Amino acid sequence: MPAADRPRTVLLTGAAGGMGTLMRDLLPAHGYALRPHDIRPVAGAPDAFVSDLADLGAVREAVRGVDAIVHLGGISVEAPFEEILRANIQGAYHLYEAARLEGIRRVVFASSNHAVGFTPRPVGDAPLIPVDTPHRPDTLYGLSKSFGEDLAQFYWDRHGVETVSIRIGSCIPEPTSVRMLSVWLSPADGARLLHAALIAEDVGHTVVYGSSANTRLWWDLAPARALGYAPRDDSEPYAAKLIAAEGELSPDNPDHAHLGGHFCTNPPVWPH
Ligand code: 15L
Repeated sequence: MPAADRPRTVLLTGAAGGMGTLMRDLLPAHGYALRPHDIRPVAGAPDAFVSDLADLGAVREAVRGVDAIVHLGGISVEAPFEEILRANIQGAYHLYEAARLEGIRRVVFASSNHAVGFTPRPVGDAPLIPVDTPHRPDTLYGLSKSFGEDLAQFYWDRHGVETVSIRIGSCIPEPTSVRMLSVWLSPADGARLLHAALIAEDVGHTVVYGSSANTRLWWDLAPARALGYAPRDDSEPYAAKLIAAEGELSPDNPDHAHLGGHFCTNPPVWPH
């Protein structure tokens, strides 16, 4: 995208959350003026928009005048259906309605690997998991991310709002489990990927996986690279310590059978 057309003012929902906090630090260096949004006050951002995604009027106010939206907001682990419905399903719908009504043309949607969490993890020489693998949500949370991807497709087909849906792995400063060696997205690569998703041209609705260039990668990063994403990090330096503590992934451990890991067996619940 020509520099003059690139988005500059970006609404960042979920700005008080784990990834939101990391991205508030890292995205401005890519040229963005962020407008933070969350349901809770955002530490260090007294000017943040604080409102509930269940309130369409407030979401419209939050999106008004921005060039693009990065939607990290909502519940990020398992929760009762009523809570997922309000924060993630109705919340995402309101976000897209607000974008349509306010003329915002680009959304980057934080989908999750848990939209396809029951996909068996590749073992040995098995091919990487492609982005067009069928949805196999591992939780109500994952189901809400499958819905979000369909919502994004609908708003592109029906209303011309473009989206990059990123099936994010684990975006935290360091991997903390052997599974995360495969699905880790370093915060710096997370910011690189969001930036690529914000400035790539003609994305329509594009689904990509979001992880670093991990040696033990499970999924195909080619669609993300096609947007211009060039990951620089790899979890491998953390491998020896994590494997010494936990052992290698085992075919006998049900927590190791699928992409979603323990979300398939014993998901963490909200609030956590
Ligand atoms: C997610 O989608 C969650 O939001 C995050 O809390 C992590 O648990 C991550 O997936 C993961 O798969 O590790």
